[in-house]
Order: sequence, then C-alpha cells, then structure tokens
Amino acid sequence: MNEFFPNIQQTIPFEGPDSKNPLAFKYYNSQQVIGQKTMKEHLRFSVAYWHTFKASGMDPFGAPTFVRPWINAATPLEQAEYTVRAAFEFAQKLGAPFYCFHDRDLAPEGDTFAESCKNLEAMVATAKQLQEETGIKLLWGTANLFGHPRYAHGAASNPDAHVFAYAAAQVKHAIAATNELGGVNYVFWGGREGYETLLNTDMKREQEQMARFFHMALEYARQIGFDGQFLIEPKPKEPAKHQYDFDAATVLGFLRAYDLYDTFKLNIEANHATLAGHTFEHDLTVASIDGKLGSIDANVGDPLLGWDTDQFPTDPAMCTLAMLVVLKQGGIGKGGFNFDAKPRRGSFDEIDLFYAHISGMDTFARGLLAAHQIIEDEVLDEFIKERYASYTDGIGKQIMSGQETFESLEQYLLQQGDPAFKSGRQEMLESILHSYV
Ligand code: XUL
Ligand code: CO
Repeated sequence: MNEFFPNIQQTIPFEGPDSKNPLAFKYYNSQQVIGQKTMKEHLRFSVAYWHTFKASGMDPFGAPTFVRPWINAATPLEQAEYTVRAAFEFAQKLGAPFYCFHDRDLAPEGDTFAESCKNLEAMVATAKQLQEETGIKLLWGTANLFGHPRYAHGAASNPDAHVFAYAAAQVKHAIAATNELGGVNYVFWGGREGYETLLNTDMKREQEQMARFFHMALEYARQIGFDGQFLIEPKPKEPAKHQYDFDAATVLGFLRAYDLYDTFKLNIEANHATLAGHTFEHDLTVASIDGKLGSIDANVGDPLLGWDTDQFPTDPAMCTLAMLVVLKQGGIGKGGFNFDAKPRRGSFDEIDLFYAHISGMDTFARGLLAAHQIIEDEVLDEFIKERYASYTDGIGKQIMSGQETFESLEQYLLQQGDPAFKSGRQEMLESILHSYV
C-alpha cells in the first residue's frame, strides 16, 4: 500500500529518546514490555476516521485548507473508496492497531435512507477486506446523529417521534456494520441530545426517550449476537448549550436511573472533561472507581479557548496522571486510546497527520512509562495510604463499620480534644510526579 502517502515508505520506526527524526517514535516502542504487557497491548491506539481522513480544515471564517488527494473523485462513493484505502495505508504505516468511524464517515449519505444503507454496506465490505489484508481492527463504530438537518433538535431526544424512528433505523445499521467488522465496542456520543432553551423543552421526557433508545439498541445488539462493549461518551456542551451526557458523574446517574447501569461503560474524552470544568484525570477517576472506564478519546483542549479544539496531546504530565488511573484499574480492557484529534487548520499537509499522531503516541508512551514506575515505587500509594491510616483501625474503623454514632463521637471528642492539623503536601507530591515524567 503506497498510494496516498508516497513519501512515507515503511512503518514509522522506533529510534529512542535521542532521535531527532520527526518521523520516528522516541518513546512508543510497540513491543517493549511494561509490567505484564507490551506498549501496543497497553495503549491500543486508534485513528479517528472523521478527523484524520474527513476533516477539511474549514472553520467559521474560512474555506477548507486540507486538500487531500483522496477527495479527488468523480462520485461520493468513489471518494469513499479512496478514503478507506488512504485510512488503511495511514494506519498501517503509523503502526496503529485500530481505527474508529461514524457510519457517515465511511460511506456517504444517499438521497434516501435505503440508498444510505446500500452505501454503508458496500463500504463495510471494502473495509472488511482491508482489515483482513492489514490486520488493522475496528476499535469502535458509531452513528452520526448530528450532522444532517433532520437532527437539529436531537435524535433520540427529538420532540418528533418520526425523527426518533429515523435515528433508530440508522443506529440499527451502524451496529450491524460494527458487528460485521468485528468492532470491539460501540459508542454513543450525545451529538445533539441536549437543548437550547427550556421554553420549548420537556427535559424529563427527552431523557426518557434517550433511555428507551439505549434499551432498544441493546435489544437489537443482543438479537444479532453483537458482543462488543457499549459505551457512552460524556460531553457538557457544544453543539447544544446543555448536553444531557454532561460528564462521567451525570452519565453514571442516568444509567442508574434508567436500568442501564450493568450494560454500559464510558468513553472518556480529555477535551470533554475540561469543557465540563474537570481535569481529564478527574473524569477518568469518576468512571474508574465505579468500574466503568471503558475507553478513552485521547486529545486535549486549549486552555485559552472554551470549545472542543480536539488537539493532539503533548503534555506528558497529563498523560501520566491518565495512565495512573488506567494502570490502577488493570488496563483499558476492550477499549483503547482513540485520537479524537486533528492538526490545526494551518497544518494542512498529509505529513502533518503523521507528525501529529507520532507526537500523541509518544506522549502517551511517556505517560505509561512514568505511571508504571510511580506505581512500582509505591511513592504516591504509600502517601495516600498513610493519609487515611486513621480509618484502618481505632475510631476510624469503628466509624466506617457502623459502630459509632453522633453521640459517641461527641464523647470521643470531649475525651481526645481537638484534632491535629496535617499538611496535604501537594507541592511535594507535584515535585515527585514531575521527577518521573
Ligand atoms: C465530539 C466527539 C465525537 C465522538 C464520536 O466532540 O468527541 O467525535 O467521539 O461521535
Ligand atoms: Co470523542
């Protein structure tokens, strides 16, 4: 395969931290064993079809800047054929084991629903063949329920049941396509499931509609024997002012309320966490302590901008904190690290796609290496263990086992006097963290 990236001759090599070659990995050494697994097995990197192969660089102020060779085609289907070939050539040369898509990334929307389904089926057949030829696998599939004007007021949360029906039929085919391609997961990102004003919105009803939709999706998946993991990807705003899947905590509450808790996990995206006013590691932790961290959309926002800039991660400290959460839960499981990220509008050459992914993969590899060593050395665990030691025996243990009351604790306080003040040592711990990064 050497059609769309002729200047990249072979697989991107690992050359180590001293290399100055921007087309080589400095830290991501796919076969290097860290703990029990190779880096490749730990990180399960994935390329996002919509950004890497479909993004045009268009913004509200100007025209497309990414003029890719694979968009130069006579018909939309021919363009889709070129694009899928470009996608597999790219992933193979990069050494990424997975990719992810929306149905409408892979195949163009037709004039009718039936035609859209036919397009998707044809492209799934081509993708399946390319998967077999290259060994590259589908990390997850999803449906685009936000691009077309019919979804202006939502998909499952739409006030018009006819639109709900359209979305259901579309997702039926997207799940079938994911199943046909052996997809390991299926993702729901809320898209336009949210609202702009309560003046025209019945919030409770819209959430009930979404829950019904998820139950129907699960039912269909079971019926066709799809055994992939179902994931919801939280995001607080954009496109809608209020999105129902605000953050990890909100989604977990929703899943509990609507009897979906046992069947869904979360796909946590860094830039979505920060838009919600959290750090990436905060939302990862909220999901992980419930056993619900299923996969990761690896990107980062810009601290000076308040929207979803979807940039490639370049901060090894952020990635170390993320990898600490992942390693402590025993790995990302069936999920992976999907680069839901795009180069800036001015980085319009095809080679920029390689630079961007190499940099992102190296940054997460650094995070993995540092987090593994921090855990091995038990530096943070020891400190945290000691910080809560008063709960492991004595009065703390009695409190937590239900043996104390407000009255008995008042007696305890009167006997013991006031507690001593203890420093949280934040700056010392930050300095330890950075000594590993
Ligand atoms: C949007 C976003 C989506 C999902 C898939 O912000 O992150 O691309 O990852 O629908
Ligand atoms: Co995403």
